[in-house]
Amino acid sequence: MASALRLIVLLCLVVGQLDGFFFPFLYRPRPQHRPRPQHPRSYSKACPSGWSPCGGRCFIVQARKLTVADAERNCIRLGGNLASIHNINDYNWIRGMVKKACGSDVRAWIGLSDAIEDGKWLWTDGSRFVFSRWGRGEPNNYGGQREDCTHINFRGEYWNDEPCSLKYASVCVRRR
Ligand SMILES: [Ca+2]
Ligand SMILES: [Ca+2]
Repeated sequence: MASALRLIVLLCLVVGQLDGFFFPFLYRPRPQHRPRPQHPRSYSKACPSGWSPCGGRCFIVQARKLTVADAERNCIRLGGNLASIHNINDYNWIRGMVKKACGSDVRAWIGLSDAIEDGKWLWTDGSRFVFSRWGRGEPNNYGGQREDCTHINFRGEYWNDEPCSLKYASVCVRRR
């Protein structure tokens, strides 16, 4: 009787081992369904102090007048780039910020440049170029000079290409 019991116990152990070995898929627990977060992580974080949120990104105006290279380096130091503008909402928001920070609609650099190849405009933050507000006849490399950088608030609300060595206020952008 005792030996029969021992045999049964032994059989159970062997079968248990075989099950795990030969049929691992049968016993694999199904992956649990996890609901996706409602917003991407980048949307859930607030902008750092001093930055203003707009369209999932953060903007800040730098009233100090700088060349484009110095303005870009300043934005990078702050954790961003010179601002890219993707739609009219971004632009209106930025113009409002410039007016508030500088007291009027002063010219301000944004991160749009054709320095690499003339006429091929690229945002320095790597985003796609899908929106612009060039003034009439702009961009024009005025007087045959290299105008490879872009400022806003030209003749009111428009954009203009100008030499990157001029000094203007600037707008930075960063992710939240
Ligand atoms: Ca140019
Ligand atoms: Ca121009």
